[in-house]
Amino acid sequence: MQRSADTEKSALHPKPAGLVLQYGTAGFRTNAKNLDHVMFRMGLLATLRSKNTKATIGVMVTASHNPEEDNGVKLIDPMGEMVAMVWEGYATQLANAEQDDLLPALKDIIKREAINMTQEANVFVGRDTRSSGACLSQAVLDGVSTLDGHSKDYGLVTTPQLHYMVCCQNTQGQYGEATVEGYYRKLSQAFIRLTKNVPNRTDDQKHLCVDGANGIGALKVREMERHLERELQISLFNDGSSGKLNHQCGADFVKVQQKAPTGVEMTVGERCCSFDGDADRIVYYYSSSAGRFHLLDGDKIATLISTFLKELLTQAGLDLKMAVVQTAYANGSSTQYLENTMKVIMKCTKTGVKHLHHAAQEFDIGVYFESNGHGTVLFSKTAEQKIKQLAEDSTSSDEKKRAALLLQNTINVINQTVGDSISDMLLIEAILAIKGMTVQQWDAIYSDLPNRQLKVRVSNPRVIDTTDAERRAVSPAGLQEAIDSLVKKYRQARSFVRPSGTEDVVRVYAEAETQESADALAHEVSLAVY
Ligand code: NG1
Ligand code: ZN
Repeated sequence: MQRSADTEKSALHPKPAGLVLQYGTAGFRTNAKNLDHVMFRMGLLATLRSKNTKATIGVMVTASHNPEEDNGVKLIDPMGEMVAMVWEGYATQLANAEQDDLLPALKDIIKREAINMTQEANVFVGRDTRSSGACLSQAVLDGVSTLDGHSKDYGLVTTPQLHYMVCCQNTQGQYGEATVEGYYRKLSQAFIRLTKNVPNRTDDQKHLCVDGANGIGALKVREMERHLERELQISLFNDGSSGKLNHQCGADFVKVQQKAPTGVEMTVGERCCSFDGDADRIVYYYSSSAGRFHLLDGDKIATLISTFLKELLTQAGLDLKMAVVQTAYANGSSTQYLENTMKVIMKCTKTGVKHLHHAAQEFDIGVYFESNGHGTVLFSKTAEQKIKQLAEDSTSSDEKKRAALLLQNTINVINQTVGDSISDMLLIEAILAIKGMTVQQWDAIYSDLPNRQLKVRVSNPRVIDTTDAERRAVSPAGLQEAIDSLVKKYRQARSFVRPSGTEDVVRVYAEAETQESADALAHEVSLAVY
């Protein structure tokens, strides 16, 4: 951006003076009215990142589970992962530079990263269904062309689909074909291979209710369905035809409210799931004959998947190190069950997908899920090779071969780049089919400890500093001691506080033997935060 014509382009996307935004855990996210300049500048930054990595970079325009009026943007690194931490800092710097300081801010990044500006750049862009999305993604594309980068606009895609495209492109097709059709083909073929030969699969087992949150996931699940050869029959609700995005529906609503979304016709015992607004999260649920609502969140999903994988590894006789990665929000019963009954290696990281993703990469197989339903499974190169070898080994027993083939198809149904509602849904449906398990049996693996999450508004949430994967507060002085003594009053209790990375609040979490105790503890801890 040296020439005056380029400076003029940036003037077409002016920054409202004084507006300060932060690239947080979820990228930039705020009211769509304030984002045009951010989008243009993220187009510039993605182009620099592409030159810097000599690879294709992704830019996703979405505000996930936020209301329709909001929007946001996230950058995707070459292997489909979240952008490197230092570039999050550059993003904040660039977004907040006043109009006259934009060029120096850009030059500063170029200098710090020693970027060769003659290097070609390639940027993939996608957006969710928000009405502001078309204009905002155009601003991203303008930013890319300003620095002479090439771009491909995928238009309406889910967040995980764009992550997938970036990874496919940068692995020269080894991960799959970088098209939406290619994505459907890879996942659906793997799903059909997993389920087709399952004996005695009833119609009930093949049927699933999906709440599309009135968003992009609804559009995409409809496109996907015709590839599934009726091995999965979906009743789609909240498909965007009449309801408002994320309004009283979607995974975040269901998880936080612990109740069924509006717009879904649930019959007793029927298996249902909800996506969020950009289709990177999923939660399952059903209602019992007594009318009680049962939620199967990210912790239950991680339990189902890791149990299934562990059984297959045993059958295959493969010595691969598997771990489950959670955050402090994981229900204590899930951690207990996995650690003590399943004897799985457990890790706890800070909140935010990138932390879980990195921790999961340390193992041959890393299953990671946030309680809110965002997660996936990562397989190391060694794990994939050992599984492939066994599947192709003509001397191995039938049982071993069967397990290896199931593992191979499991790998192919999973989107390893990031949590993916559609891919996770297919994996869960396949596991339930193979294990001949109902949603009730899955739910009964362990019972959740009653819990409560509260938000506390204080003048500066960041005065709270935490350690031990956010499970203990180190400041302000005396806070942790106060929490400890409150927790002691209740049985099976646990509580922690942390500043949110996406809202200007302190989050309080408490769990205990009864709902009354969990509620009381959360309330008492929130008073200690003031
Ligand atoms: P914060 O606001 O930092 O708690 C929330 C979710 C995260 C993650 C991010 C990004 C909870 C308690 N926190 O983070 O799990 O999904 O948003 O969207 O659900
Ligand atoms: Zn999301």
